[in-house]
Amino acid sequence: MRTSWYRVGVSCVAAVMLSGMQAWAGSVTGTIKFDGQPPALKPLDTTADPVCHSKHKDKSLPNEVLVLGSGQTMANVLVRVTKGAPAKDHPAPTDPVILTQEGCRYAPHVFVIRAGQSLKVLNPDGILHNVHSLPKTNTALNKAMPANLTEMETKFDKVEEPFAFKCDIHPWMQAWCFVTDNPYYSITKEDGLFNIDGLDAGEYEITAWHERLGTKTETVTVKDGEPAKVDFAFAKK
Ligand SMILES: [Cu+2]
Repeated sequence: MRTSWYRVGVSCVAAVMLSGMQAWAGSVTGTIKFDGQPPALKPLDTTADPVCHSKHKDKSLPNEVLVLGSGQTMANVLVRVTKGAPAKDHPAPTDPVILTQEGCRYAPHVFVIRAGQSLKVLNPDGILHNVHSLPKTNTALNKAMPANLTEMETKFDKVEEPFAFKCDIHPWMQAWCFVTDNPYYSITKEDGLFNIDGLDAGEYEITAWHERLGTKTETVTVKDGEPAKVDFAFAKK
């Protein structure tokens, strides 16, 4: 009788510890901002393709090389753990990442895919695109998508720093792809906020990357039960 109570007691303590450990899982959060006077970016000239040109409001496609929110917060910044990531296996999700070509524009503009995960490229435009990725480590994709080919799938097997996608038919089209083997990343929207969670207590190197403005790196310490905070500011080079 005494033994079984002891066992129950130990189990309860273990359960409380386990649930507590999950609650303690740490995170890194922050905001990305642009410092200084932002450049005046002209809309992209899409007149070379009347179908695409007609699809945009006011027949104008914004240049997405720098996308700011109110207070000059920055979208399309990739923030990730570059040192200290937990050494665990993270199987790639079975769902594909979707890259859409609509109105001769890639969406999303910056995306992350896990090594080995499927990338589904869509062509709702119903016109000819040529999907051309420019990796250094992975095998490049360079494939025409004629009007009647509405989707195709590919993948990248190796972890690689961000590389561009372009279309050889419409030179203004560009997207950026980062291939990773873990979930410790975040891509900002116009509010500039990022959040990387699932981290144990410890020290991490965090790197923010922007396609034109380069990278910024900070070291942060994640403590049990409280998110670490780090903000980044980019300026014109
Ligand atoms: Cu195209």
